[in-house]
Amino acid sequence: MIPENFKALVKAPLVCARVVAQNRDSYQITSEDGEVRAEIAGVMRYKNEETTELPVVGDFVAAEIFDGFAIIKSVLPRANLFSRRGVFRSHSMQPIAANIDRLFLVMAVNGDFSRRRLERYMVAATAYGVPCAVLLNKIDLANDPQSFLDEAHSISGELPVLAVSALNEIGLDAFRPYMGKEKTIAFVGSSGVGKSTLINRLLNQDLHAVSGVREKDDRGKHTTTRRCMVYLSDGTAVIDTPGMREFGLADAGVGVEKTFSDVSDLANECRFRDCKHDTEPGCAVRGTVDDSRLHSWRKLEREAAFEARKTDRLLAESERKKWRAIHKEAKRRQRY
Ligand SMILES: Nc1nc2c(ncn2[C@@H]2O[C@H](COP(=O)(O)OP(=O)(O)OP(=O)(O)O)[C@@H](O)[C@H]2O)c(=O)[nH]1
Ligand SMILES: [Mg+2]
Ligand SMILES: [Zn+2]
Repeated sequence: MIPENFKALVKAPLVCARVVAQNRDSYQITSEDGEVRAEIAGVMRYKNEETTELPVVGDFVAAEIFDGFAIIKSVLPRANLFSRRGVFRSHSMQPIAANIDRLFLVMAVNGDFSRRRLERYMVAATAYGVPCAVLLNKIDLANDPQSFLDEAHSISGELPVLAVSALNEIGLDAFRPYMGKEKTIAFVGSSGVGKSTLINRLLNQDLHAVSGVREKDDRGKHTTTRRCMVYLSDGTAVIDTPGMREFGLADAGVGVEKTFSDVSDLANECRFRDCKHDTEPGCAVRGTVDDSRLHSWRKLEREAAFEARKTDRLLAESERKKWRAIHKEAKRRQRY
């Protein structure tokens, strides 16, 4: 359950464990000895200013395990971390899950399907080094499933697109390549797209609560309220997440570049290096790349650049504050 390479990083008496759920002030972790409730060591609380340094579902941690209770001492290095910028455009990053082998961006093929949202998720996953795939659920509801597949493929590029019906258990074999011992898969998407239903089907058991969607707009009821991980019988770790209302990007410039590789590749041929493919003369992109795709690119590129500037500014600010405090302290000491 815990890969050898992670175990090797932890020395006794500490134990290597994996975070399977996050509560408000505590965690559930699982190790060879089973699942226990855990809290983070006090020093971690004070040392880590960034929320991304604290444990998150999917993390491997070094923990001290007592009788039915544990203290998390440190988070082991991550393969990746999928996160979003906090709601209301705050600066802080909200980590969602770590160490993911395949992240499924779930869309239902009804009123939920949104090209823009899919592009956003893809940009984020790519920016944070999380391999992803598009998962179209509820194909039993679509009159013309192929049109959704075509649209998804036009966005996903090289990334796989799966079309399934969790309810009718259609197409679930497509998950096989992503499953197995020591594999971790995760599901993200809006509320009501069927993430928990899918996981229940993979588990072959109704473990996660599910509930219906509003008829007028296919929106879900935010049934899942915390991130959690379960293990399938073949050893696959599966992470369920609560439906997301909005998805803020941060430092996602690379994600935009890679997700829109058609634009980035052609942009090398534009006359100006910083061409926005708008009205510039000698543009190689405009007219070749679809207008609506170019529109998406422009918006995301602008947003990523804005967020990157904001991050830089906030970093500079905190750096200035830190040095001001250091100088003040130095002066105080000189005085005495
Ligand atoms: N027709 C149809 N309905 C589905 C399918 N999969 C899920 N549903 C229904 O969609 C509704 C929402 O499913 P959930 O699994 O709770 O959705 P969720 O994505 O986990 O939602 P949150 O936990 O709120 O984020 C339920 O009524 C499911 O029965 C499907 O393939 N086809
Ligand atoms: Mg759910
Ligand atoms: Zn151009």
